[in-house]
Amino acid sequence: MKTNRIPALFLAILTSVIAFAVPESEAASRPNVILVMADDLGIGDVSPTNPDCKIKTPRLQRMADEGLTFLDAHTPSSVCTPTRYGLLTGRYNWRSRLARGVLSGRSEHLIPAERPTLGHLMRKAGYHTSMIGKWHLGWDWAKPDGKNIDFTKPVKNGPDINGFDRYYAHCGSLDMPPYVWVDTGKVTAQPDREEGVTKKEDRYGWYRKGPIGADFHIEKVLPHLFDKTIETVNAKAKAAKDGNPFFIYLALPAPHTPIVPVPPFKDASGMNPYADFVMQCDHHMGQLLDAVKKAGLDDNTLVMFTSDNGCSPEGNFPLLKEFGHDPSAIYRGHKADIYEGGHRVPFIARWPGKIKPGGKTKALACLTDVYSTLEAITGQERQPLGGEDGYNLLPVFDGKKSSGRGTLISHSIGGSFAIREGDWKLCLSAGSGGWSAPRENDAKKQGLPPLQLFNLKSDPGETKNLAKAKPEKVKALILLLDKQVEEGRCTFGKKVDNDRKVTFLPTGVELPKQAAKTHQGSWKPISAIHDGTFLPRPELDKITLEITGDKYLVTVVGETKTDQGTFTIDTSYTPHRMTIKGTEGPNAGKTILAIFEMKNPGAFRVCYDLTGAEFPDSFRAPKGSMRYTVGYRRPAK
Ligand SMILES: [Ca+2]
Repeated sequence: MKTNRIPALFLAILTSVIAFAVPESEAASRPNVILVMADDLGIGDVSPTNPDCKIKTPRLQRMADEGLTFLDAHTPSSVCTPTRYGLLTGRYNWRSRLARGVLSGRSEHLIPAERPTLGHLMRKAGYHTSMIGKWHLGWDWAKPDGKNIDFTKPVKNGPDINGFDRYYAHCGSLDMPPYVWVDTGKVTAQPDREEGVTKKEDRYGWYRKGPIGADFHIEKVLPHLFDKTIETVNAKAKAAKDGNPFFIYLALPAPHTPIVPVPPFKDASGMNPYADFVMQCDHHMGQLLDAVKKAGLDDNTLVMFTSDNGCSPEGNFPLLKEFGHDPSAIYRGHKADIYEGGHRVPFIARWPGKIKPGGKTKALACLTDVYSTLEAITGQERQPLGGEDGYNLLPVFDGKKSSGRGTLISHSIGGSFAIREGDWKLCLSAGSGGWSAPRENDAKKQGLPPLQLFNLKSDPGETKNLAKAKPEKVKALILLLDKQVEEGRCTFGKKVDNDRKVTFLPTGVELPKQAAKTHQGSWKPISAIHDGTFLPRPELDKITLEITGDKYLVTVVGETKTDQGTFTIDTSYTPHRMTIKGTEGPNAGKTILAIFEMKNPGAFRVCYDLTGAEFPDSFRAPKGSMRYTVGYRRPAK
């Protein structure tokens, strides 16, 4: 091996090409996708995510038995509007202009037409796209006098500008007027009355007074929306079988207020109307799954079920507790909070042709990941905008332990932040940041510290604040949060501007000084980030490293024998790191190259470690910044 060629080989510009083979079946199957999001349904309210659940949810249990249940899935926000923003754009909501709170039923549209959404993504992949139910992201009513809505005029900038071919929706929450159906820009029936119920009149069934359409009946809304969805499935079934799949985003207004269960669910739980209403949601989900099966689409339809935030106090926690039921299960807090009860939610995925039945996963997931998952399922390349905070969940669907997501940023109704890395969670709030005790102002009055650090593994109920005991951990998490805020993304890729100046530090807390950059062990970065597309794939189980001439050729999938030996990945798919070990030749058993921070489609960093590796005497480690290019192989059409 002692030839003159060798030093030049290593000192020359290093070019690595990573090729990913996407199995044809995956990209070609193009499943229909139905995404159902409940409203204010807690992680403790359904049996798949709470063994102590006292509400009967047999259909969701069956869905879980036939699919995959996520136990550590989160909404990006603990309230409606911002979570919907995050779900549809794959981008954390607080990067948008909405810093806190939610929109009303009269608000203007939040998502600009140029911001890619799930609707655009799926339409680009040839899907028919429908949005049905509670929009709650604002749209532009005609207000000729700047105040009063003219319902005879078209609605502008609704879900249609956000990629949906068709929508059938109401604008805000179902307790926010006006109560009219809008079918792709057109009000279906003019309001013929004013309607509303006060909280005093009905603790569960209240809704704010306002105009209501002649065809709009509050207690019929939930079944009506499932009927509309089933109608759409049936209408699109033939086209779907002919290779023109559909995407339906069904956003339920339940079990949020007005909590209006109808017979036979009314009084069925033996607890309260909230529990009854959850049972009704469960029943309708069963009807929808039955309809998909009846339409002959079962194997090739991915159905996802989740919630937009934790259970609301409207569900009546004290009363449910008397029955041994906790809508937040073992977790602290509820809707609106930065605590787990605010944003850890049920997330179930069922896809008989792809997902093995009965699985449960502890993989960390955020609803912003749906974007990247559907991007991968439809075989699309990552674009400069869209899915900045999303990880592809396909590896988890396939049984892998992680999607690569190692961090999570959460956001409360009051605009408080939390950042999670592994089991550690730092809440940048003195209290709940939301509605549970202590509320932020009360916490400050009580003199509680402005930061709360919890270890969710040893303390899932967030009872022991370790911030004082672990200052280094606090510092590291604040810096991590700062980095992800400033980069405009939590995934690798080009920096993207946030839509506003994002501030996350509580009053009196300063940004710690950035520590000098260190590399683990003797790992050294070879190169900066690249701009190409990189799709981590669950079936990625081998890398070969080929050194030819002045190039490193790294080929993923398959083995290539070279004069330096064959190298394969020695780990399965650890979140941020893969290492390459020699399996033959002089470097057998030695780790010589690692791909770090392979966080997501977008980019990654290649590092090398030559400690212990055998190379010719004349060899010197490469210095300075080196260039490599990355690409992936498209499946043959
Ligand atoms: Ca909600």
